[in-house]
Amino acid sequence: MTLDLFGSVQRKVPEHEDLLPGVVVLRRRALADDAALVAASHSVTSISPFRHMVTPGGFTMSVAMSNCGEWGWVTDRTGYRYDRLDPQTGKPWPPMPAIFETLATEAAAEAGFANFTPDACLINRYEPGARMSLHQDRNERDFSQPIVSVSLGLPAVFQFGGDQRADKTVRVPLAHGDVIVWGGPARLRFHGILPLKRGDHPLLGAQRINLTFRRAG
Ligand code: MD3
Ligand code: FE
Repeated sequence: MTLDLFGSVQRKVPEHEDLLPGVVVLRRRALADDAALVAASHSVTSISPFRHMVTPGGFTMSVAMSNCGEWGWVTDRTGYRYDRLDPQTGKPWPPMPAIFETLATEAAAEAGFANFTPDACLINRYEPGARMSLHQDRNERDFSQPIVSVSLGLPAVFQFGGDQRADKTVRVPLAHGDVIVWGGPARLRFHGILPLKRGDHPLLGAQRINLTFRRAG
């Protein structure tokens, strides 16, 4: 804390915050690169387009998804898994753009995870009304590796629960440019996204894009 010329208290806006055990929020960390990240995301989805996948229970997801990197997360009637091939194109997922990998590795290092090398990036697209119900991410091989998420476009409300689905949840607002590193005790917590509110973002219009970086294989 410092006193300025007029004697008023100035608190530093935290740019690195331990929100909850294992959760490091790097607010607006991706802002300077936002247009380049959106352009790179477009280059991926021009090859492997966004699609609404079906859950093992037979529900079509409201979130549209694509992937890049060595592994892509997919779901269909047979289950959830990582696959090297895009089932829609029959080809490997597009390579991870350098600007994605650099951001994910740097953010993980800033949160205390040295040498994070993601081999999978799931790209989620939310339009107004789209949501992701409470779930755990457990298709990855090594839960000691963190997950890095990057929010772009319209704001969303993230729900963060406990180790059991019924545990109480806290709500965390996620804004354009926010980067969050989820590791350690947070890694297997239940989480989800509340239905996206409508809006018009200068860069992305009526959408939210979330990049989720993982070490899958
Ligand atoms: C906390 N995506 O793709 S990102 C997902 O905004 C997913 O699209 C949400 O949950 C989204 O699986 C949330 C933040 C996130 C991602 C993975 C986590 C938080 C996490 C894994 C464990 C704990
Ligand atoms: Fe998740």
